Amino acid sequence: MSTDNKRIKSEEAPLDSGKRKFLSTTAMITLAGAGLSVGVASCKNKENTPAPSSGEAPTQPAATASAQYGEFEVRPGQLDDYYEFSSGGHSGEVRVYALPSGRTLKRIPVFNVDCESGWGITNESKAIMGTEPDGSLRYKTGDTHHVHGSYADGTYDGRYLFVNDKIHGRIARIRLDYMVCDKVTEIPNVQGTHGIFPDKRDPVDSKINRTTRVFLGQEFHIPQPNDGRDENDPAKYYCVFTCVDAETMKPRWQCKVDGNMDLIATSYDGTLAASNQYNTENGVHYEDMMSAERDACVFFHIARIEAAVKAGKYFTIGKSKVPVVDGTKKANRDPKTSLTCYVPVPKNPHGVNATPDGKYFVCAGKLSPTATVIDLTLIRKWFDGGLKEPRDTVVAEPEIGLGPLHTGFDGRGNAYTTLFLDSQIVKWNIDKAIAQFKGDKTVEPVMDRVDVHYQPGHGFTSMGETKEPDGKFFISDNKFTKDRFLPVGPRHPDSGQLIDIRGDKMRLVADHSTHPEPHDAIIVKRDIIRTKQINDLNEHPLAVKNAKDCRVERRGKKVTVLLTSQAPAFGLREFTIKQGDEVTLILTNLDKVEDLTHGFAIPQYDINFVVNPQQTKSVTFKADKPGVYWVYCTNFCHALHLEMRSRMIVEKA
Ligand code: K7E
Ligand code: CUA
Ligand code: CA
Repeated sequence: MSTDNKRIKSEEAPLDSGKRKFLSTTAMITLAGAGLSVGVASCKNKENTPAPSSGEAPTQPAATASAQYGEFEVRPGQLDDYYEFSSGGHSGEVRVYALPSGRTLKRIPVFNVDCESGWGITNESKAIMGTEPDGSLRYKTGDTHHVHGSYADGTYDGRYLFVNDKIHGRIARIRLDYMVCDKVTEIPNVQGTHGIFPDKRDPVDSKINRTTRVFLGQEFHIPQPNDGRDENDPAKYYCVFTCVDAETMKPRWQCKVDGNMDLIATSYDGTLAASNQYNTENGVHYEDMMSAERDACVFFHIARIEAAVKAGKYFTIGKSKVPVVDGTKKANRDPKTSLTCYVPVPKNPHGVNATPDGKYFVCAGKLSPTATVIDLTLIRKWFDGGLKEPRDTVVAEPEIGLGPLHTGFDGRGNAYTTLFLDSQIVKWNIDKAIAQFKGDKTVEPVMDRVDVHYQPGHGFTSMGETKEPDGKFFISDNKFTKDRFLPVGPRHPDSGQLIDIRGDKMRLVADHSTHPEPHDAIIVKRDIIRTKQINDLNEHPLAVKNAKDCRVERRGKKVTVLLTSQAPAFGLREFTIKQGDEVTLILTNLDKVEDLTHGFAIPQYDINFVVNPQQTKSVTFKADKPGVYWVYCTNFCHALHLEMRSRMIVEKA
């Protein structure tokens, strides 16, 4: 780790927009601080935005607002046009919103424990999340950042979502027919699994035109293997890029890289994946990580990596059996056989996004006021030996504003980038940026700017990560909201601001509050998503298919309670077990009516879950407290919902 590389420059960065140049380390630290305090506390950089003092309710007249923005109103009883699938940050969940209304439809628990559904409480969910030998959950926390859908023919096929857990280095899959998580995989040899992206077709078999792999970037350097050795030997620290099989969700291979990784993008032809790298310095402290003027965007040649794995040219790390190929520069001197290509990009870049025409990847500069456009044809040319320097693949690098993070596209050749420090979305034209880069001084790539409130992180367009973006909406997911909503104490809500991007000028049309903290999301046309409204009774091998089958089975101290629910009653009015029993309770909801969900809670036993129509779930607990327990339905299901109870009697041993 290059701790000797702490260069501090003394010049101040110019703040006026005409002279925004690369920012020095000192200036960036000052500016990052100033950007926050200006944006959050006093809003000084927004001449056209009044700044009510913190804690005051906003005073815009509602009638004016609805007249102006009425065309996006979704009236009572009307349905929205889009689903938005959003990460929930450190809540560990995924959220489903409807657009343009911003209605919250669902929270999908993934890495978190959720007693609304019983996720992390039932045996079925615990088995997916992962347990310790004693049956307890291995982890109760998660940090979701990037949600992406599975692809077929370059667009979403509506089968799956994939989402990362940055804390514990995991990836999860959500099946979209039920909108529930069905797989969680802990990846070996990683820490800080940040960016993920599915491939869009197979890089090897051209007939497979759908997602078969998901790629993950590792953000934090760790000693490999990370088992207590080499903590103070920087040379032993490195990061790996991971490929997971989209069906089995097992890791297929890993690739050792120079530097770290952040977010991931994949090409529409399946051959390339890339990750922006902000810590090519291998720094330990932030000043080390921002010491170089340029970092990189590393490209992976998927077919070559898989050929190397096939040919046995790999090693393994510690106890892990996952094959690891060497993608470092040292091991890849000849482009014609290289597994990786490191394209220099200024400075601590954040976000890499693929243009819908399949031609370019765009890296946002974060600490540089630029976006870097990389031409994939030139990347392929470099891999074929036809280009000298990786940097020659850069075809544009427009100056767009301060703190660029993420970019969405409208399918008309325009890019929309979030500017964290400027609290703006900037619209810029890719062809114009390329012309400018070629030397045409008469073109200005920046087309428009709009203020957002405040400090946007991710931004994305409707269908913008498919080959069929519709160019209608952009969502700005903002990290700070201060005066935009009724105050709720020190912790403010975050927000997603809806921007109409159909015209030349962007138009901010709605503020949607969100629970902290949304990062990446996708906006999917509603007709792509087809959900099932009733579970399949036969899906669970232990389903109790008839109310007459309800009973208590005993094998020594192991007791199974088989139970059904059908409004307004459970299949047993009471059941008796003994203190010290290990009880497994299996509950099948026999109701077939859509939306007729029952709940099941046992006081003092800390059990609470729901069963949807025709669904079966189970819980296992130790009957350690003698007494009478009214187990009851928690979910309002019937006029006699409150009466829907059963009596669990635990006899004293
Ligand atoms: Cu995608 Cu938020 Cu994880 Cu940028 S990161 S903001
Ligand atoms: Cu069943 Cu309420
Ligand atoms: Ca850096």
